Amino acid sequence: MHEHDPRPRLVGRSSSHFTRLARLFAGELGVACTFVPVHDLASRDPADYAGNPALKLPVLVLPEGPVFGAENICHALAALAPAALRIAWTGQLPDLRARNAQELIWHGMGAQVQLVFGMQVACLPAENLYFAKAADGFRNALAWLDANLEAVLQSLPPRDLSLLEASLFCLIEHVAFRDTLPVAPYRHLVAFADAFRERPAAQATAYAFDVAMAH
Ligand SMILES: N[C@@H](CCC(=O)N[C@@H](CS)C(=O)NCC(=O)O)C(=O)O
Repeated sequence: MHEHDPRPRLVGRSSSHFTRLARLFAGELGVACTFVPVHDLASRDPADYAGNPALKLPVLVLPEGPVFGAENICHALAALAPAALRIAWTGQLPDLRARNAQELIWHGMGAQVQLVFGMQVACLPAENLYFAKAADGFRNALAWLDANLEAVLQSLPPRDLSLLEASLFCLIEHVAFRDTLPVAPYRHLVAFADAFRERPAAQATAYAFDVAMAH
């Protein structure tokens, strides 16, 4: 089905924040990809994850092979981009505060996966310490990000796009989309997301649940 399509294939889910980060970068960079949804997160067959042995998505499939993981994919997309944008990558974060912010964003994204996969997909009990502690750590991380956001944003180098802002946007919107917890108390995070949402690539990648097509 995809053999004759020259575009890179992005295998993921429209409801996934890691996938959205990759799609956001593709949109900002002007790299056209074919999107291939993964319908069954319970699958334990690497073939359903474009060969990712970790059974994780997103995966970008290039002629030279698959690219595993959102950050890796963003770099691969930047290398394919027709126009060079100024991108602030993790390596360009200027100080400890900004690097800690990125760590807490990745942590929050991982915690979302833990909470959603554990409670909603695997139907495990929410009151288990495993989820209760994850939810505490997640709330604490969001509070830290909210308190430090202004200083972090001011410290970033001149840029068209940064991995930090794009990943933070995907995280905040995902918390609201999945209704994990109320986002309104995190006023700085909400204001940041409201502004970032104006970008066409953000508008074009709004979260949704993929619907399996009958063949
Ligand atoms: N380190 C990976 C993490 C990706 C990840 O956790 N993806 C989620 C979807 S948002 C997933 O594959 N969930 C299925 C599972 O955890 O079994 C990345 O950066 O892309």
